Amino acid sequence: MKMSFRWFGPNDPITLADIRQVPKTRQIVGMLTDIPVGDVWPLTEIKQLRDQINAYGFELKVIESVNIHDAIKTGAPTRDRYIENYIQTIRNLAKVGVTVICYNFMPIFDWIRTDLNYPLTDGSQSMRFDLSKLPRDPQVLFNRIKASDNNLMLPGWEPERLAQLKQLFKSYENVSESDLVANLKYFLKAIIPVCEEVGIQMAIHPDDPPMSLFGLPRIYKNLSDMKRIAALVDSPYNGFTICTGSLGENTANDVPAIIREFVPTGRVPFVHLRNIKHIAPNVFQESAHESSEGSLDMYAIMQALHDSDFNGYARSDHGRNIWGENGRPGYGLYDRAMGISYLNGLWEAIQKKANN
Ligand code: CS2
Ligand code: MN
Repeated sequence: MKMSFRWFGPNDPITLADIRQVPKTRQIVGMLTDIPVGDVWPLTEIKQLRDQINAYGFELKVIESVNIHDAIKTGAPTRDRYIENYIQTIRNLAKVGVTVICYNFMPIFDWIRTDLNYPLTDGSQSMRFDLSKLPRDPQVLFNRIKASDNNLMLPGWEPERLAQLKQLFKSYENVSESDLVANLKYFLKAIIPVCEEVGIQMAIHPDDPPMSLFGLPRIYKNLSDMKRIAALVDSPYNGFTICTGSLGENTANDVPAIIREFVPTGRVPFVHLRNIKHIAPNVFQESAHESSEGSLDMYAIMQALHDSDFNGYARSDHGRNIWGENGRPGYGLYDRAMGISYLNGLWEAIQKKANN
């Protein structure tokens, strides 16, 4: 398991110098933040990013995310142009040694919470989802999120794109779940041969939360969805991100079992390790990583990864905002770093026990 840390580039309040002090973390999960969705990521900018990261002794092997234009997800006539751009981005990323691209196929919203800064009883703040607090009008949610995101661009919530929410929703009006699957297949059929050629594994991220909201279709919610996606293009390059938090938000998902089934197929180059706490049906909040603080058994999850010989990239996922840090929701330094130390501790114990 290669531990990594997500970094949002030079505008991230967290610096590479900070991250270098997190033990046993030698990988940066990076992205270019200033490229509009659908445009080609220019090689010069990717090289710059790689050089910045290398200068601090980190590797850049994983990109999260290269987001997918809605024309591809809706199957609009313009999609081929955006797929061509995506292929060029894949080629450019391969040139600097990237081997994994995390992406998602969620319509319009990348992830949804009803609170970004929910106060926990210990004085920290975390993200929370409460279905009963979800406004009927998605515009109201978007405005609420914008008002509380600390002016940091949240991943997947590009303001220029979401400014046209009404039109975006209209473009999904006739897109059913099976249409969305067919559009993913069309996309994968076009890009996977290139991925095979240049050695980049695609790793789709689960829908978060794993349920349909605002009537939008959702296609990566559970194990059977994973099987359906794996079969669309039968190649190890058509891979998955297993996000324990996103999948674990549905109590019916047995996350260690999903790991045990899928990691051995070689289709999982990347995992997001995060705990969540179920408060009531359709209400959950993001807790500290420790098993005791949430509803997921992180020890069982790490054991499942170990037993499946997981050798890919991992990162701690969303953390709380603690110790007065006013960070990007989910992406402060302190709680994610503590999460890494805890996960590294579990891993060391599991490894040593296995080697005894
Ligand atoms: C991330 C997602 O912060 C998060 O919720 O897990 O934004 C993730 O980066 C994308 O869904 C992957 O495309
Ligand atoms: Mn995740």
